[in-house]
Amino acid sequence: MSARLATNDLEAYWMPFTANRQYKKAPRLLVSAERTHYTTDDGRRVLDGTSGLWCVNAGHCRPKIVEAIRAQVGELDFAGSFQIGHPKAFECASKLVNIAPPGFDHVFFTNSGSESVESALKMALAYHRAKGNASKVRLIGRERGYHGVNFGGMSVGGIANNRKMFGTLLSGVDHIRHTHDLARNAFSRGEPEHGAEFADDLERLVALHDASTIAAVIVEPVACSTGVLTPPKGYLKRLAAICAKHDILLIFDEVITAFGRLGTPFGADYFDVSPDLITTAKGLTNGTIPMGAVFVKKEIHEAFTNGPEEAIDFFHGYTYSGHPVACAAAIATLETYKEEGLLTRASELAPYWADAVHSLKGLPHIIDIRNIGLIGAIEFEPIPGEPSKRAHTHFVEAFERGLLVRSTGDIIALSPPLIIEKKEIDQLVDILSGVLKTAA
Ligand code: PXG
Repeated sequence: MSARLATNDLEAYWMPFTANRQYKKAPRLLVSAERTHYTTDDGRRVLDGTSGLWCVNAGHCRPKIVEAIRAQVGELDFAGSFQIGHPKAFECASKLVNIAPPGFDHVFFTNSGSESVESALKMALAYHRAKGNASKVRLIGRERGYHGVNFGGMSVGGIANNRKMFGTLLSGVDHIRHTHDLARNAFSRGEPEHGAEFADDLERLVALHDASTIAAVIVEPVACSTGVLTPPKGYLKRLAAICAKHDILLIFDEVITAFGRLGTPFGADYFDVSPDLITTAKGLTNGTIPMGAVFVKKEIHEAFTNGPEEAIDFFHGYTYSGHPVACAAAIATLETYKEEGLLTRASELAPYWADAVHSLKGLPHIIDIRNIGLIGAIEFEPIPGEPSKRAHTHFVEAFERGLLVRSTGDIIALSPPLIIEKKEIDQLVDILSGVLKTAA
């Protein structure tokens, strides 16, 4: 049993993306977890409506994964990956390639989603240069996109609060418009009907900068961090066609959508679109050990292997790229996904899930509900002059009542573990509706 900590014990830890002073006055502490539930320091069970932070896809503390990590750290705790290797990294990469969309036959390891994004952006630049197109240097993101917090990802990202404090960011970056269109698409189930034409905004940037200067476009198939913006029907296909026409690489940032979240192994499978690079992390190890991976198509990889055999292909990598413990965790995670059919389970649950989240329609201040795969979002009318407050208040109240949700702006996002049962979905919606009904 853990005792409640005194407030002043919390001071040293500067928590990320947190209102630290507010949090430390009334801390929420999680001390253990199993399958779909956390346990708090005061012994309450909390239903995990967010898979941790969109990462614990197979549920918490799954024995096979825990055991693999324990065994690996006792056998080979660390081995580098620069000009040396260890078997699990090769095994892990091969297994990942086997579940990847067609054409992705190489994997580059990182330690987070942010690092996967930096790696993919650098690959895109280096690819064009290796192909003799050294003028293709611009990177295009999308408004409201989230691609992590490092300089490349922050620059192509499109969330003002994540950018405005940090200077001029990378040069040569531009953004296409976001796809959120409540006037036409509020309360859509799955992909909204209207807005495929938003992809044509890329043509505007091509007209402005010229395709000869543009290396890559990076988008999340579903923009989750910003509040779950589902892509309009046909939008991603249209974006891919414009990229192909102009020899612009398309990077899908699948840090959230990979590993079954939409009911297919990858978002690229779900939308039947074939990007050039895919960034992943989170569900790769079921959130247990930090790890990311960039999936690379054969044609891209080949551009790096034209030099002399003794030349290093790509001057990039991290001390912990392909860390043995992370690889062991990822292999065991993939086995768990396979044994339990989790990479496609969300497709079976999706209709039930859609009915459940849309049943909240009509509760106070809700201006939109949206869903896709095993993701849901509820958007609220902001309190005038106090943006974000409404959703944050709901998040705190839901936690008190035994449900963990995520709030971002005036939106509540939901993404439960892929092992969730229907009765737990009912429970999730019951708790949430209780919270929303009592809302001022
Ligand atoms: N790309 C995407 C699409 C992401 O969602 C990252 C990159 C960065 O990953 P790392 O591992 O560096 O954090 C992410 C991360 C939220 C939330 O509540 C989302 C993320 C992280 C933390 C919270 O929406 N996404």
